[in-house]
Amino acid sequence: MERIYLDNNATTLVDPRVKDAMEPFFSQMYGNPNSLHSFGSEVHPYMRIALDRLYAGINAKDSDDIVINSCATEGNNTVIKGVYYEIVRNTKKNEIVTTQVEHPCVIHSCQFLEGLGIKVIYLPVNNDGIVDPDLLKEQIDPDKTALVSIMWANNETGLIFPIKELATLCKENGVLFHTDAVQTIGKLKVDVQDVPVDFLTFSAHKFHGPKGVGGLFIRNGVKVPPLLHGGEQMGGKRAGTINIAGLIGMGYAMELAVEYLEYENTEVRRLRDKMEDAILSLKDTLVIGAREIRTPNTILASFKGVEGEALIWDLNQRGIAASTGSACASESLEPNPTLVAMNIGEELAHTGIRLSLSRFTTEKEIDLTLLAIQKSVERLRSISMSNI
Ligand code: 7TS
Repeated sequence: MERIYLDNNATTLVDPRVKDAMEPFFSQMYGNPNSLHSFGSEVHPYMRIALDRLYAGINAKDSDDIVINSCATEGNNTVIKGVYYEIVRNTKKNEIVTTQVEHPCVIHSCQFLEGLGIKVIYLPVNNDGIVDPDLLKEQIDPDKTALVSIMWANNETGLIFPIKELATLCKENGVLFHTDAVQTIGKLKVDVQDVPVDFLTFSAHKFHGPKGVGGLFIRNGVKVPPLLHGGEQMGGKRAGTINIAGLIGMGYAMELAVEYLEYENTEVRRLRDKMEDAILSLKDTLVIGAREIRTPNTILASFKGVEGEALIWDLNQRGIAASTGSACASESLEPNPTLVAMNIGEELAHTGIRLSLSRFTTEKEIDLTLLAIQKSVERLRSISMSNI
């Protein structure tokens, strides 16, 4: 059976060009860049090219840092725990402001700090599913807030938060601002000269790069201690032998992500909108969030009376991969926390399924998926009716 992959917010296909670019760093140029011999030194120019591509991709300055690490989870942990050691322990600031809809790596890091006595404010989202800057304004206190951490776009709904406004508000109040931009690279323009963030995290596997490698942007002058102590890699900012092949792949993937930004916002968006229109034309369906303020590849749809888990299972039997939300939380049968935070009601929170496209998604795949959704929904609704 031909399979169709519509779970690109969980992870993406490695672009074959990226895979090819990585290959020599496994089989030929496998030296440790910290070694003094030629096996080590020969990789330096390639590392430089990859780093330059990352800096260009988010428009960072040479004086800023992009720390290469293992994933966005590591980057987010580094910022949140690092701020605790750098600011909370050395100043009177002992509060963090974040949102109820962050990825678990942010929420759980904040909960860990709560256990150490720090106060964390979890902002709700409004009825549109986004964070209201006025609410942030009410909650930040220049004397107490050590950090504000708000994602750029939500992984489950695709809703884009007003990051420039939120970051500017923090800057005006002298408060550090971090954004998790994992779902943004390759979907929206990310320009750290335009948006005054202090920290920004990204992860290669969300934009057709490999798994196990990510980046943390730290603006020039902002201090944060490393999460991992050890060797002097990354100028002492992240110890551990660097994943060279991963870095090479991530650099190239970033360059391609920027190149395909236009395609993502025209062709991928067109396919997404086509699918969304067709879903909405079915009886008793709903899509969460206005499409204009969503990343161009994401739909979180609800089919009344159809359990999200059951629909995912039925679609999987038909070769279609979708998700009920974050794969990181999918082992629990609790209602989707993002949907609960959006206050849309228990039933909707249980019926959401996420369909996320990529630049590799084809029109034929969308057409086949629509047929499958129709059949699955009909079947599941008929079963639930016969149980009444
Ligand atoms: N932040 C966001 C916004 C994410 O969507 C994810 C992964 C992460 C952080 C973690 O990234 P990693 O590099 O550490 O893996 N999100 C999802 C998802 O939505 N479904 O599966 C994984």
